[in-house]
Parts: sequence; structure tokens; C-alpha cells
Amino acid sequence: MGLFNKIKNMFKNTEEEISTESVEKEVSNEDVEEESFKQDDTTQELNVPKKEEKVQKKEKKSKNNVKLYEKGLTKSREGFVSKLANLTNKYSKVNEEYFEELEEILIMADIGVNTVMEFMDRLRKRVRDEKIEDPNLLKEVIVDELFIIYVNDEVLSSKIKFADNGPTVILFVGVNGVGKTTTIGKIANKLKNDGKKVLLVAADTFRAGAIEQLKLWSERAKVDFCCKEEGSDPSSVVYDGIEKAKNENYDVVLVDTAGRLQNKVNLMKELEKMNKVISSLIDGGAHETLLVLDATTGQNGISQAKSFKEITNITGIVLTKLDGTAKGGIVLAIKEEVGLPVKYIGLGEGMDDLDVFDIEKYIYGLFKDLM
Ligand SMILES: Nc1nc2c(ncn2[C@@H]2O[C@H](COP(=O)(O)OP(=O)(O)O)[C@@H](O)[C@H]2O)c(=O)[nH]1
Ligand SMILES: [Mg+2]
Repeated sequence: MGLFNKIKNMFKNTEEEISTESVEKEVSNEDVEEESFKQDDTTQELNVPKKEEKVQKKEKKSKNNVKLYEKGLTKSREGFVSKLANLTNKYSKVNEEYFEELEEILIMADIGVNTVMEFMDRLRKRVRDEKIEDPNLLKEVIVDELFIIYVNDEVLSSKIKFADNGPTVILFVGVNGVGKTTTIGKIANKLKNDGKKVLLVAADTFRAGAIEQLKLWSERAKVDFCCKEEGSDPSSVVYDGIEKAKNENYDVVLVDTAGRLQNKVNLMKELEKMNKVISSLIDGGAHETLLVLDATTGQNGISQAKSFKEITNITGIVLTKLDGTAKGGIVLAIKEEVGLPVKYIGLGEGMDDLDVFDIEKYIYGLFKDLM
């Protein structure tokens, strides 16, 4: 079964509460899609009460979570995905004009030219090999082929590396305004709710107001905060923060930094110094260095990622403001052109508008109207 159908079964079928009633309803609706019904194992598990409870709980959580993606990706759905749907209605047969229009839609969605070209080659081949003529059949193939590389690539894990013992140190880098401080606040809240003892470290000592902004987030998330006065050496703030975290048994230290990319040499030196300080206190240095990118900046974000990769060791991406773009394809461009995993995504300004990146929920949030 293809990715399209797998995801459709994962989320579409859990939109209603799983009760015998709704399962019965599905059975009668499902004769057109016999295959997807067979794969839907929730019906079998209804016979096993304990397992059923577990499955229901898990699916409820997943359901709540997927709502965040649905809400946050509304603009993209109404933007590029609705264009895809229109394309299917417009053409009764897959032909050259159809391919050209499709290519344009995908490039406009910030997927990245190279990724789109490779995708088009694979799609044309499948259309030829499988003799697909109906655009309606092709929409599933499009979703499958767009994401298959992402899903199959095991190197791109969205898991955060946590320390085996002692505090986990996560450094946040990125240019001004991309959402570093906001992201730290949201992640702090999430980790705190998971039962972790969290410390925020204000190493963006450059920008006026940056320290106060992080302090506000620490209060909102009800976690601790560590800072020095504006203009202090960021490395000395990091030193104090990690010392405190070690002495007072914190689980996670989230470090906010200033991202002055316009002065690349200085930024590189500053990050080098910070990393040196971290390595002197923590075996192996920072556990993660997450680069924060603003999804609404499209290709500009991609070039920021390339620049940051040159000056420091980035372990993952946080992609913010996906709710603010109609071009949700940037996740694919990051994968293809930058080669770094997206670990978190920001889907709004609120404390709960962040999630660990999940490609399947992302695909559902984008394409649910096609499913
Ligand atoms: N819509 C939306 N706005 C966001 C998101 N993340 C951050 N922002 C906003 O982006 C602006 C800059 O964020 P800030 O955390 O100060 O960026 P920093 O300079 O990198 O620390 C603020 O107004 C945030 O509310 C997001 O996921 N969605
Ligand atoms: Mg900031």
C-alpha cells in the first residue's frame, strides 16, 4: 500500500471516535476501497478489550496532535494543495500541459527546483510504466512520490539526542526574528510537561530586550532562567548556566543565542568560543545545535542554512511560522538542498503551537482535502 493510503488510514479513519458504530459505518462506506479497509487493524483490535483501550488512547493523542498540523497548514492547503486539486478537475487526461502546470505549482510551493525536477522524472516514468491516464489516480502517486525519499531516509531522524546522564544542552542559532526565543519558550513548556527540569540560558546578550523576552517565556512555561546583564560575553553566560545546571541537577539546558549572520567571522568565533566552553563542562559538547529557520522566507531560509552549516556544526532544523506561509513545500527543499533533519516545527505564536516534526502528520495536514 502506498504512503497516501497509509496516511489516509492513520488519520482520516480516526476522525470519528472509534466505536462499534463508526466501525460499522466504515464497513459500509468502504467497499470502494477494499484495500484500505483490510489494512485498518483497529477493527480487529476491538475484540481485545485491553488492547483496544490502549489503541484508543494512543489514537486520541495522535488525533489531537494532528489537529495542530491541520490548523497550522491551512494556508498551504488553501494555497498550493487546492491548486493541485483544481488541476485534477481541469484535465480529463494526463498530458504534457498537465505535467507543465504541475511542475509550476510545485516550484511555486517552495519545494526547490532540483527536487521538483527529480520528482517530475520519477512521476513521468510511473505514468508511462503504469499507463496512468486519469489525473484522479495520479494525485495519490504525486503524494507518494513527493515524500517517499523523506520517509525512507533513516538518516533523517527527528529525535532529539538526550544525554545519558547529566544535563542535555541544546543550542539555538539562527538570524534575528526567525523565532529562536519563541521556540525555546515552546520547547521548554513541552519538556516541562514531560516532567523535565529545564533551564533557559540567555546568551543573546547583544540585542536590547532579548534577555527580558526569554525571561518572560521562562515565566510562562514556569521553568528557570539564567542571565547576565546586556552586553556580557555570551560564553560566560553559557558557562554560568551549565555550571548551575550541573550543580542543581537540571535535565535540559536551552541556550538562546544572537544570530548576526551579516558578520560571519565574528559569529563563527562567538559560536566556537561557546562550544569550547560547553565542551569543557559537558562530555562531547552540546547535544544538539538547532538552526531555526522562518518558513515564510523560502529560498532565503535555505541559503541561511547553507551559511550556518559552514560556520558551525548544525544537528537539526526548527522550521517556524509554517502557519504563515501558503508554500508548505519548504520541508522538502530543506531535506534535498540542506540535508539536515527538521526536528521541530512552529505552527503559530502560542505556547502549544509547536510539535516534534512528524512527516506523516505533515503530509496529512497538507493533503487531507485530497484524501
Ligand atoms: N505565526 C508564527 N509566528 C511565530 C512563530 N514562531 C515565532 N513567531 C513570531 O516571530 C517573531 C520573532 O520571534 P522571536 O522568537 O523573537 O525571534 P528571534 O529573534 O529568533 O528570537 C515573534 O513575533 C514571534 O511571535 C510561529 O511558529 N508562527
Ligand atoms: Mg530572540
